[in-house]
Amino acid sequence: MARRPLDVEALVEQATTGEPARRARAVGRLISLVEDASPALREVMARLALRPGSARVIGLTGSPGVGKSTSTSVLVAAYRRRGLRVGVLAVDPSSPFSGGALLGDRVRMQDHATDDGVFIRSMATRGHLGGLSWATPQALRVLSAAGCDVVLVETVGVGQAEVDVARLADTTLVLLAPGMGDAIQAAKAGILEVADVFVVNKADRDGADRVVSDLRHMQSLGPRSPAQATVDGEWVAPVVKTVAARGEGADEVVDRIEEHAAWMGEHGVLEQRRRRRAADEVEAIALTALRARIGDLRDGEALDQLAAQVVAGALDPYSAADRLVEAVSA
Ligand SMILES: Nc1nc2c(ncn2[C@@H]2O[C@H](COP(=O)(O)OP(=O)(O)O)[C@@H](O)[C@H]2O)c(=O)[nH]1
Ligand SMILES: [Mg+2]
Repeated sequence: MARRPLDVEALVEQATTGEPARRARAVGRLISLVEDASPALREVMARLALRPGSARVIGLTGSPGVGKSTSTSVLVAAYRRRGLRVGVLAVDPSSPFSGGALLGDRVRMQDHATDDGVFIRSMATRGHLGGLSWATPQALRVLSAAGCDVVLVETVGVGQAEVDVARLADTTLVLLAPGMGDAIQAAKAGILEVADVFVVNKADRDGADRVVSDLRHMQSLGPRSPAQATVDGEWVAPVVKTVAARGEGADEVVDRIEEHAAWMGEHGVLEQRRRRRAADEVEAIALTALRARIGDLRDGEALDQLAAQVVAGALDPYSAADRLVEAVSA
């Protein structure tokens, strides 16, 4: 069955000014275009650039099971109590096994399913080269243009993506819990440095205070030690204990996020982070375009002829590569 031709202008119009149900559907369709790396994205992004919105982006990172999804849900409630519109983006960068996890998250998010002020979307960027770097900012742009004041980004899965999500956020929450993702593991994984706020979740369990004191101890050893940072006017990530399963501590987390936002504003850090995010995105799009063109060259004669010259000893491989780069960037 032939699909209706895509009317990007109408879709963007609906996503930004439509009545709530249509707006939510349009947002969903736009994010699907991002997920599919659709050729229509060029026009979508050109139109969205005229309506940037003003969403702040909060990243949640931490080991699986630490309570990211539960915390996301209670943070949504906390922001809604403050009258803000909230987007949730659950990003699945790679894992083919996370369908169940996303499903579980959807169930957890059902409290918010009928709330007009909440947009919830999951997105798989699997299979896209550099997908996290370009697809996530684009999905964020959709949610911002749709009127979200705050977007919470949770990654599903483990590893580098957990750290990478921090590069996408204005404020990054690093979640820890007793017995899992403790402070030492966090230090090893390189996520201590990316934290703007530490959340020690599952504070109803034994060992939470230990996690807090371990964190404070490690902070005192690090380059941004609290004493030194006070002198320099730098930000020291505060540590908040929560019991996400009972909604406890969410308001305090939001307060700390607000303080971090104010600090970033005063020190020009917000602008700096947003430029870095845009730079990552532009670079990822450019690399994708260059790879596609090199692929074209492979299909054509150019690369083959260069390879023949390298084999014949007429050209060294570096000079051949230079010519290839010249050809693709012409
Ligand atoms: N005891 C306790 N369990 C929690 C708390 N927060 C979340 N959980 C449970 O921990 C499990 C994993 O939570 P989830 O939010 O899916 O973690 P995620 O993998 O980081 O997204 C679930 O069974 C939650 O119900 C908490 O504060 N205390
Ligand atoms: Mg989760």
